[in-house]
Amino acid sequence: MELVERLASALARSGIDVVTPLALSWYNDSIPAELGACIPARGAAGEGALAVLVGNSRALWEPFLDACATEDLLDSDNPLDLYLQRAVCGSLESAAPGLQHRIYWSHRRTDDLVPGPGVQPGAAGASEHVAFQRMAHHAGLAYLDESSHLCLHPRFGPWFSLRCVIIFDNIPWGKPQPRELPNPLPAATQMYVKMALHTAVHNTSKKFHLPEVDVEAAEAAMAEANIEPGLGVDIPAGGAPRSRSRTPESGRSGSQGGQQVGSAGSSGSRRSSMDKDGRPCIRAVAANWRAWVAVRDSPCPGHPMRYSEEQIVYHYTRDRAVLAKALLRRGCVPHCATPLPATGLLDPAYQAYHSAAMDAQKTAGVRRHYPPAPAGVEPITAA
Ligand code: B12
Repeated sequence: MELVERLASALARSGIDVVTPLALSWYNDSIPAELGACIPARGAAGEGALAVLVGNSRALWEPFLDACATEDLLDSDNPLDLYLQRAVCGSLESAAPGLQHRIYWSHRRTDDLVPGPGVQPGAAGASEHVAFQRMAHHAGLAYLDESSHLCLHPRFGPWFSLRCVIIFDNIPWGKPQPRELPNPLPAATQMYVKMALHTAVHNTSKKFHLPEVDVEAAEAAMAEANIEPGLGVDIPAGGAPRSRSRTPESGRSGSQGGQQVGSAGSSGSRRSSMDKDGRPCIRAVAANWRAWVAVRDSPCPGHPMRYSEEQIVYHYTRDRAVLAKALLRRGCVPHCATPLPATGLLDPAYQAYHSAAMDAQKTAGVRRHYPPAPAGVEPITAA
């Protein structure tokens, strides 16, 4: 079996079901120099090195919960990141033993990225994140939709995540680059998506401006086209939707030229909801997460590969109590040494579990061990 296939089948056992090979150059060539998000080539294969883009669909959820029931994941600040790290490293050990590799994680900042070839070092600021969505687009995995800022996968729609890329510096990838996928969204749907994004951004921070969306024009266009926003799914007789052929829309050019939505707002009372560039920060997104779920729903409401409600709530809030409740609902006791947050105590199963955990903690807390008093020190006795 080929390396990529071996890796894909090892990762699939952990619910990591999106694995796409590409040459490092496909990604680097797509990055506008001013983004400074190129990955430096470091080995014998140079820019032709094999890169494996790794992600997941909803398939991740149950294997992840299984691991939460048996491993110490709930004791970590971010159980999902720890799970992914273990799963990816374990899969590499079994599928690519001894092969030199580097891993870039989508959520982690790095100071390793560089401007494109031919650009003077220091001429452009370096990104702290690999531009994973562009990578997915140029690997032919998904279409990067500018109206939602989400990658749309032919099977999973927007309901998949990009987790890491593994670079095998000494292994060349000589296959031809696939064509970019066509835009699956009709113009009227794009308008609808922009409105959802506009609302989410507005809820998140009034100081963050998007180019104005003409709501009336959008509604008129949708009415004229007589369509619901959708992403190429049919409802067959049985009720479960399935893919249909899509209308190829305007193809997109190689890169987006570093285009970014919005501009920094002035400082003000809601400043903390924005990052240093004036864009909403992840904490602000988590605080307004329902509006951001609406953005993800907007390209294709009711998509068959939508995450379960449980998975959605966890991904958007990162609340570990959601995991404990999910486990209790499945009849498993969460494997956790530290008490979990008290959010969601309205759920009776969670309430019972939480008070038992707190009691256990209290009992454990009173059994303290003190070092023996040094010689010559009189013990204090009660009068
Ligand atoms: C930073 C970040 C954000 C920031 C973006 C604003 C900012 N401060 O730049 C905020 C906090 C707003 C955000 C929100 C969310 N994000 Co986010 N985010 C990232 C992250 C970690 C880095 C992006 C980046 O800097 N790329 C590097 C630059 C150089 O690349 P770029 O192509 O030029 O930039 C892209 C982004 O910066 C984005 N962007 C730029 N400005 C803005 C402004 C807004 C309002 C938004 C939404 C996006 C956005 O658009 C660019 C191209 O699409 C990526 C993971 C990654 N490494 O790619 C995930 C990632 C893009 N996010 C993702 C998701 C799912 C979300 C959320 C739904 C929340 C969540 N985690 O579940 C929300 C809502 C997104 C939506 N479109 O509906 C997914 C997208 C999956 C997909 N199918 O495309 C990614 C790939 C993470 C993952 N694990 O899969 N995110």
